[in-house]
Amino acid sequence: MSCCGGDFVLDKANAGIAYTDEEAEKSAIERGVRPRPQEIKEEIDERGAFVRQPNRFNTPFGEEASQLKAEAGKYRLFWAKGCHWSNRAAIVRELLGLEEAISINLVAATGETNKYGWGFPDEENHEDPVLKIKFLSEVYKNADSEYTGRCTVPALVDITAGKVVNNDYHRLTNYFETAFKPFQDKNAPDLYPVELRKEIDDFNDWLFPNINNAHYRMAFCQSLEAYEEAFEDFYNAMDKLEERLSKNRFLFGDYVTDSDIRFFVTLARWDTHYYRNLGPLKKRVVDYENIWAYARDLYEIPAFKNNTYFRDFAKDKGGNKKLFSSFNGRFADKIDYEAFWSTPQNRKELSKTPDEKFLRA
Ligand SMILES: N[C@@H](CCC(=O)N[C@@H](CS)C(=O)NCC(=O)O)C(=O)O
Repeated sequence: MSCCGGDFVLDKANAGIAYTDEEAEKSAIERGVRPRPQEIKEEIDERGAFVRQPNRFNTPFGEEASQLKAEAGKYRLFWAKGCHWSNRAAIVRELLGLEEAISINLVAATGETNKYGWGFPDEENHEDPVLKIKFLSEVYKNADSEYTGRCTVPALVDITAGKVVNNDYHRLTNYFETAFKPFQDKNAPDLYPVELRKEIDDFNDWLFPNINNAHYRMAFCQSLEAYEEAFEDFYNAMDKLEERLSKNRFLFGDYVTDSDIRFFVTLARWDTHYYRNLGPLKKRVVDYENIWAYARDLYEIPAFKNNTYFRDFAKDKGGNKKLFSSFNGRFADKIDYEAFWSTPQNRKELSKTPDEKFLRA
């Protein structure tokens, strides 16, 4: 899946159920599904820089009539293992205990070449068991028959209507943290405390271009000038974050907040997967003493661990077949990511509440 900057094409040897291009094509024709648009080209500006497509479905959740209403059992979240924009939502849903309220499924590439975009290759009949769709684009089309953009995750879908209602990864976790509060676990952490919201929002707005999207700015740009700009932005930001985390256990002190989830999902993919598209790196994540220990501190939390699939990020299409193949192609299967990310660290020492990582409402 090019959008994740990697080779997210179905690996038949590893997938539970084989899904051929012919099968995908047949289903796509039956359902009137169009091929996945290669819009990446249109997301390159005149300077060769990558400019991400805007989110089409960004109606907020709230109390007003024009807004979406939070309800238990009404929505289904689709996400992809490699995609950190959607990984955020999967982690926050579990942290908040929203598993009963918001159902979930993973999407993956369809067929061998993924001509038709995200689908359900590992499901029986290649079909989502709740919505009975074979391609994510079906629920985008139901929501807007004129939509011509990429059909992306995260996608929050109204189950009864069969329509995407929100794919705004900037705000989705915040809706889970606020509008879905009545459906959270009684003891759920407060990841977005009222008194910190403005600061968290400002921080997240800075994190987006400098860290989260910096990878895509480097990986997708078509000029060296744009590449170098993104490279500088990323490493300058990493230096600032390394300093910040020398004094704070988490980004906002003693407790995990929404910002930590956003930083974690990029860190989890950097040395494992993203580095492959980026050219020579200045530093790996493991070279930042504080950031690396911080990432492992977060990884100890089950909601982070349960939704992080290192081996899937690292998977290299066809890599094992050749003698001269990429590092991941030769070694990813031999690296014990789980053990590596579970190496002990002593971030506790920075906290006034060493045994409690969350602020509970
Ligand atoms: N919605 C955003 C971000 C989410 C996003 O890019 N998701 C990627 C995976 S990381 C995706 O679902 N891509 C599907 C595709 O390109 O067909 C966008 O459209 O740029």
